Amino acid sequence: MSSYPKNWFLDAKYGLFIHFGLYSLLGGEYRGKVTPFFSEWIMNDLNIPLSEYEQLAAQFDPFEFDADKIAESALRWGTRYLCFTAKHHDGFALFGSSCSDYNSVYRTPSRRDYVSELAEACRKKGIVFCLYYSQAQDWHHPDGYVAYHDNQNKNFRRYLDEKCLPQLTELLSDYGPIGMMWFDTPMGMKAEECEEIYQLVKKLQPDCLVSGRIGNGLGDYFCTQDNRLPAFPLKRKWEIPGTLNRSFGYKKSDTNWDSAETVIRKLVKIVSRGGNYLLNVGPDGSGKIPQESTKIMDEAGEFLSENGEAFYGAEAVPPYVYETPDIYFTHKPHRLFLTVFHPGQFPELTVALPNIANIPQSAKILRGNRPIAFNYRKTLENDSYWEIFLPPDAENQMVVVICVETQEADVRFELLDG
Ligand code: H79
Repeated sequence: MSSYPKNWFLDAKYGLFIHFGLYSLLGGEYRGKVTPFFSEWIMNDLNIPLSEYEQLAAQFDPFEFDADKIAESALRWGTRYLCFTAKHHDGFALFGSSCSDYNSVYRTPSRRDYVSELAEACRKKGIVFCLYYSQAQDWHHPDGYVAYHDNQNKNFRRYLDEKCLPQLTELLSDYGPIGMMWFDTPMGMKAEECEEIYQLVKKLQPDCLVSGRIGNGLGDYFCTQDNRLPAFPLKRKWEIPGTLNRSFGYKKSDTNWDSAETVIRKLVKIVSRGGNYLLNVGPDGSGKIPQESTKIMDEAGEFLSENGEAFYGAEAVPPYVYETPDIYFTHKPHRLFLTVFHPGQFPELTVALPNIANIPQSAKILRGNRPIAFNYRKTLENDSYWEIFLPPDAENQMVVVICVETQEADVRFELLDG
């Protein structure tokens, strides 16, 4: 099976998460009640009986769900991988599974296999295709875990054998190369059970990455808490799953949107700390991605189309202690990129950075490849610093990215200690 480039995860930096399922139909509301947290948790949080929730399948016919359009958007937004909820905690599969008929092909009027549609669309567009699979929680199978409920009398082994392992086998056998399997909320799973899932993935697709949330410290990279940016450098590859508002699944009342500027800021911080940003959109019950999401993602995508060089394939930067809150660094060998927000705030449009020992050789604004003036100085105390002079038209811009070529391959932030 042809696969993805070995380093795709580290190079990609930015992925598109898609939460889509029966909950998308409800948009976070059921019988006049708004669910307090994530819309994909509505069955659990509003105590909707399974017999009622299951009936949503009969209404599931998302005529606006267009995999090619989604893949096209993913590219326009600058995301390089796409992770789709094959099965969330509610247990409903978005693919034609033969081990449980609780799935979109058997139980819905659409009779569609959304995993297959997206796999094909991503393949055509060169996007790495990944799948979310809730390995421990399953609110449909009688022996799947249910968070915050008593799971003691469950025969979890039976759930693994009847549903989890067979469905994973289907997903990793029938849908082409999968870039990663994104597991979540292992809860009380034993190390041997997590190991068994890990080994199954590797047996079927040796290059498929396994997310950090497989449980028990297994997994090929570290996954932070949802929306939680680590404050210290990490040794391992890592990824942060994030949302544009609060909920992952579509939620009508959730209008707490990040601005494009916030998204760009988060992306820059994540990349400068060596991580990946897996950013979510939640299509509504008709399969349409909310307009607000599209607008924000478009704007961030436009920024990336002009400044992507500073992000894709970039490496972590050591902490810069006296960093101003509006300047972030990203790095590639011999190149230090500075993302400067609201450059108009800096007097005389001059960015002064103390304690960078690298010797700059050239500087340019990435957008339009325009050379700019710079100085490398030592203070009378022998402490080095940079000055970078921005062009007058930077005055009113929201953000500019500067690329400074340096003599040395690595970054040398050095403090005066004499
Ligand atoms: O798929 C998304 C979330 O549904 C999932 N992870 C991301 C990627 C996730 N599953 N569990 N959690 C996140 C932890 C959150 C638990 C809570 Fe709750 C859900 C806290 C608030 C809502 C349920 C309701 C438990 C307490 C209240």
